[in-house]
Amino acid sequence: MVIGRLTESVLRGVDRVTFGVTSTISESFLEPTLRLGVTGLSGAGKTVFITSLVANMMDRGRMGRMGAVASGRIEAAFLQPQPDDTLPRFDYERHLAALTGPDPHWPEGTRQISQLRLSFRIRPGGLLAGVRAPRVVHVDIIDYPGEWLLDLVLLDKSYADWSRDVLARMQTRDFAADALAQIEATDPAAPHDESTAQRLTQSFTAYLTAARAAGLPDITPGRFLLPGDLAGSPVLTFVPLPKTGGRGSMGREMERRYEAYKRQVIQPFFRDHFARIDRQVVLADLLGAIHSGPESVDRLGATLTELLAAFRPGRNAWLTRLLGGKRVEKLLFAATKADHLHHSQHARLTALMTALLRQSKDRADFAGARTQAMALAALRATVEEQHERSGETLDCVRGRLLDTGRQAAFYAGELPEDPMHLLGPARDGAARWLDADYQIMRFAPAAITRKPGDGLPHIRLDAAAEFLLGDWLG
Ligand SMILES: Nc1nc2c(ncn2[C@@H]2O[C@H](COP(=O)(O)OP(=O)(O)OP(=O)(O)O)[C@@H](O)[C@H]2O)c(=O)[nH]1
Ligand SMILES: [Mg+2]
Repeated sequence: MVIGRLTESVLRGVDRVTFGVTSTISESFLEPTLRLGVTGLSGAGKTVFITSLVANMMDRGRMGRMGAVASGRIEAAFLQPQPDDTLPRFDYERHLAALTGPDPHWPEGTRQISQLRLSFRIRPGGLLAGVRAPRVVHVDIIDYPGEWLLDLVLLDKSYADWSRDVLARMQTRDFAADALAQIEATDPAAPHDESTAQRLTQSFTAYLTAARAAGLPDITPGRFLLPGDLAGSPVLTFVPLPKTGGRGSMGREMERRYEAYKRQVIQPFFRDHFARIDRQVVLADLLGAIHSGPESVDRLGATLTELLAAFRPGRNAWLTRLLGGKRVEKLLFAATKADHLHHSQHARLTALMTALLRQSKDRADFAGARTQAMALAALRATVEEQHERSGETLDCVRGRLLDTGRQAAFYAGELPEDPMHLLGPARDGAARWLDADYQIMRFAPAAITRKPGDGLPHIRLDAAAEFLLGDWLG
């Protein structure tokens, strides 16, 4: 029974070690942590969402739809130093000051991934309520650009395949003409020359920027648009070329950099950040797209499909291997900025978001994850009003206009009851909406007077938080 004894002593050894560990390392190591990813394309509303979520979890007066708030189980919520030393901290205080200061304004656009740790002290429920001490749980919130998810398609693509696809699409787009002309004038077999590489990258990046502004989904490499501290480095200095050429050639060097981009930029993001996310919210400015017209709605649908590929097990071999069966448990799709609409239309906006996603995905694709779609406003900038026009009563919203600072009431137009009345023309390539015009105005954040205990005004942020965190805090 040598083996038996050996196992026993090993086990005892393990016991001792475990005991030693518990008594020496910091408590927080043992406290449960949930990682909540917040993503969406540029301008979707990520920064405002996180800022308002945190403010409303700390002062919970407006979070009545959360079970743990209604039952009083949350004793306290507080910010803690974040656990990852190498990630920038989400600058909550600065964003909150922008939104709630004497001259309220929207926070600046974000160029980076960032993280914030929000901790909760939860009172035990049920029979043990009076006996057990409160427990502490952490929610690590990660803000990252949706554009980075779009890079996933590159992992399974060779440089030659990527170049062929990108160049073919550029042929069909007017605004690609300059970048395309420069690429076509380049001989891939000529010796590599850094200033040419930089010039080509500049015009190619201008093309990508225009493609993004047009709402197009194929905007790889995503980091060219949000370079952060990699700006100007060789790994972000390459373009698609029709051929690769021999050693030392332009084409060969571009191919090398493309592979380095995959290995040193895309893979670390998915490995170090994406793979560790437990729950995810994907934000989309659906109202903005509706305002821009059918083509924008169609493109938003296509972009969301592309972006959501990251959450579909099996779509990418490398990612599937990396995740090894791990999935996000919950996925929330939220149409943001719902305060542009009177509440009588919110259900229709939710129906549109649901239909847009249904068009682009099969629900079964997310097997294992609970999904939900909703319309919300992380920060409500308007109040509701009714106005008469030609004998008709219109449900309006009123707010302070961003451009002029003046108060204005505004009727956005009525969303159709059947989402297909918008999604049909969008899919069929209609140039404009047939029987309606959807307006949108940019409102500044309203000056807020807060009662003690109240967070920031919002629409359905508590329902979103209940879906994402309710069971975790209950
Ligand atoms: N009315 C209203 N406008 C909003 C709301 N949330 C965001 N916005 C508007 O959308 C803009 C973009 O919001 P951000 O939170 O900065 O978006 P983001 O996704 O962080 O954008 P990037 O950092 O550029 O990727 C803001 O400047 C506001 O104009 C909201 O709840 N209500
Ligand atoms: Mg941001």
